Amino acid sequence: MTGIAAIEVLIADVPTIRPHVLAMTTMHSQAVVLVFIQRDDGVTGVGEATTIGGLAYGEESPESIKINVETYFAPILKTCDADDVPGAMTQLGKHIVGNRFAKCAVETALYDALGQVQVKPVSDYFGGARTDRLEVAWTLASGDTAADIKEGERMLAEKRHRHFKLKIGKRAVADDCAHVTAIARTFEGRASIRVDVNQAWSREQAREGTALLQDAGVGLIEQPVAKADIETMAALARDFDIAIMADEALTGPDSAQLLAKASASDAFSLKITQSGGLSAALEVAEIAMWSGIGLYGGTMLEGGVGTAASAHLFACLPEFRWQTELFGPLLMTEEILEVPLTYRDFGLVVPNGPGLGIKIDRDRLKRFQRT
Ligand code: MUC
Ligand code: MG
Repeated sequence: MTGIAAIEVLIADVPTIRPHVLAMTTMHSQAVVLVFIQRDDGVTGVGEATTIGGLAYGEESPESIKINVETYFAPILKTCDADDVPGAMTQLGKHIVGNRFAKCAVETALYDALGQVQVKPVSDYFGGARTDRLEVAWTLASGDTAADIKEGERMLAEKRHRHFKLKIGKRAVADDCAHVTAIARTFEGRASIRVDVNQAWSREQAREGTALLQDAGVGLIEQPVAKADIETMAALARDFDIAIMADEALTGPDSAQLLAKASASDAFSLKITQSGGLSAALEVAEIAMWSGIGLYGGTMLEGGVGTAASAHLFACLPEFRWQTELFGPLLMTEEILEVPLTYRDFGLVVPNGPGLGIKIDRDRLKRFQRT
């Protein structure tokens, strides 16, 4: 039995390299939420609970995560055995409803610490890494067609990304689809194109938009309608060839079962935060695989910690039919890791050192940390 000595939660506001325009918010910086857990043996693990646009994406904000971990998680964790991570997560689950992002950060931190003690990469706790590289898509979301094309050309030339996700849903359906069609034509045969509507379309708009995007050669539409509108998701998946992907609708294993039973999506955007942690995300992935649903390795635009944690889990899975989008650190102007994650040949190199295999640069973090 190894007790837990201290739990610290930090929020760091890191600027983005350009405004990131989504249907529900425009990001100029990312509020990176880090949870540090120090064990009685002095080893500290870190996990990340970053979300998008305050409360624009989900029910947990950076501030609520910090206060909930400090107020409600910490006293329970201090009664737990840090060597028994599933046991600690079961204890938290008994007393804390929801709070999936916070639970993800805590579970990640516990495995990071355990991996350092046992000299094992976090992937070893999830079946072991099957690959050392994950293909990574980039999101074109400047809000301007010409700027997006220029950015995409640069990504291809630098061999950084060859799959582009376009953020739409803010403008009229016809305008958005004209924007996507122009970009799809420019990159035809050189990069794949998919879109994320972030729930912005009504049922009628979704039918109109899906038909236009299918004609434009787009491969996949992410969360076209409200997350609760499973009926429309199922109808789109049934009536069109283009793949329909669940993102906001996918909030862990229970919702994964519902979506699978309703045949409401062809693909899942698998996110460790949205799922409620690494183990819960593995369950979601298993449901997808049993149901013939394709996987996409999603992100909440986390920094290096959440991105490394996702990579450890994703590397254990046999296939990502739609690749991953683990590019969060590349959207930020500043690095908070001592050694940045390595991106090359259109992918991310999966870290393989003990724990998450990364180290936080505390001095650099201090420059962005809220006081
Ligand atoms: C989302 O909705 O998928 C992921 C990539 C990106 O650009 O935004 C996020 C959130
Ligand atoms: Mg999405």
